[in-house]
Amino acid sequence: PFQPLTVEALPARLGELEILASKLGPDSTAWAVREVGDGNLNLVFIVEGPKGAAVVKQALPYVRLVGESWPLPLKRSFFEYHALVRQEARAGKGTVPAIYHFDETQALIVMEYLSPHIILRRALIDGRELPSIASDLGLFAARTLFRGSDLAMTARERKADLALFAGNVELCDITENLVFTDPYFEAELNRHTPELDPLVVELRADRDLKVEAQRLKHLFAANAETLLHGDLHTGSVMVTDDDTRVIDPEFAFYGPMAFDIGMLLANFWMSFFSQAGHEQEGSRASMRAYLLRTVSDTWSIFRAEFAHLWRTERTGMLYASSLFEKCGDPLGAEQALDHVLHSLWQDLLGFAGVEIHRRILGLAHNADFETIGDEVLRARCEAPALSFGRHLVVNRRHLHCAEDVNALASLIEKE
Ligand code: SR1
Ligand code: MG
Repeated sequence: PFQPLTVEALPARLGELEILASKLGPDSTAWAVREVGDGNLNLVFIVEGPKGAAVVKQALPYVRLVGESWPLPLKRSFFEYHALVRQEARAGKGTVPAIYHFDETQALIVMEYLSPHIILRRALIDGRELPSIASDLGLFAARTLFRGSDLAMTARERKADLALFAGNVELCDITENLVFTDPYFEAELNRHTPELDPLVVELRADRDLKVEAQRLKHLFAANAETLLHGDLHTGSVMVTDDDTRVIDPEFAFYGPMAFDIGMLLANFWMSFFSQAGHEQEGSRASMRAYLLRTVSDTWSIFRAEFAHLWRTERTGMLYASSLFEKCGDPLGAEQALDHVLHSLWQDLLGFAGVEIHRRILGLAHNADFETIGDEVLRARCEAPALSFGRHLVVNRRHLHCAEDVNALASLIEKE
């Protein structure tokens, strides 16, 4: 039966695992273990031995952030494991941590210890400008989203995979409620910085906003387009200056492509709005410019790679080349690509808007804002982010390019 690991029990319980013995050294009594999980859901141990180190991630049967009153199935670990396998196959080795071992009963994954990597969100709070994240994450998103869809997979293979991930119901339910619904009414577990009260009342009375948020939820729930990471925020990325790894795909399931990329850009924009709260040690002007550049570069790299895959790997049942290139109409394929990218762009803006709202008004907040101790200053960062999010959700069909949206973010931030 399932038993949660402890720092003390881990060496004895996992000492027999050949792969761990080969990575760390065979004498498990010489292993040093620390629990470092600071996420909302799981236990995470770093295990170091004479030969090297590894990470052991174990799901708990409840939401760690809330406690045992909110049960959550262990099978999320199964979905995380299978998503990591697919992401590595689609985006390439070295884009996610290497997996050493998976134990379904114990809901644990043993994987590569990434060092000296740190969580991207932490790096951005510290004002570090990582040179390759736009490229690494734009490529990761384009390759995983394209190659996991009916654009690339055979219909049979994709439908089988869709059925496999359809069981991730409880984690989808978290997103469906926490992202699309709870921020827009006084849900029990919501919280926000008190100085935001008047704006929060306004947003919760905003009919257009609520209708659009529900339309986005409809899209999220009903458009099983590709295998999503499902929680692609800056806390799900580990970085050094020249290496980027995407972690934690336990929310993986088949949904709309725009969700992953929208969530990612939302987190860059939130980092942008939070910079004023981290200015004690000097100006963050260059960091602000870097973050907006990261948004436009991520989107343009995503678009270019998606277009490249469209032209070279479109082997699935959608937009078959037999209708276009193979009968002398390559422009038809280009026209269809423009349509696909255009709706992806509009949808991602909407998803970005609701992600910003839920991180400020809902249960699960962001360290970007939460580490701003002075509540008045924090609210001064959060309020423009909320207005920006509202604009994205309601006006997403009238926003034409990343540069325009960034210009809007700058304008709202200065108000
Ligand atoms: C109850 S879980 C709250 C949030 O943590 C995860 O990282 C997801 O973002 C989820 O929405
Ligand atoms: Mg996570």
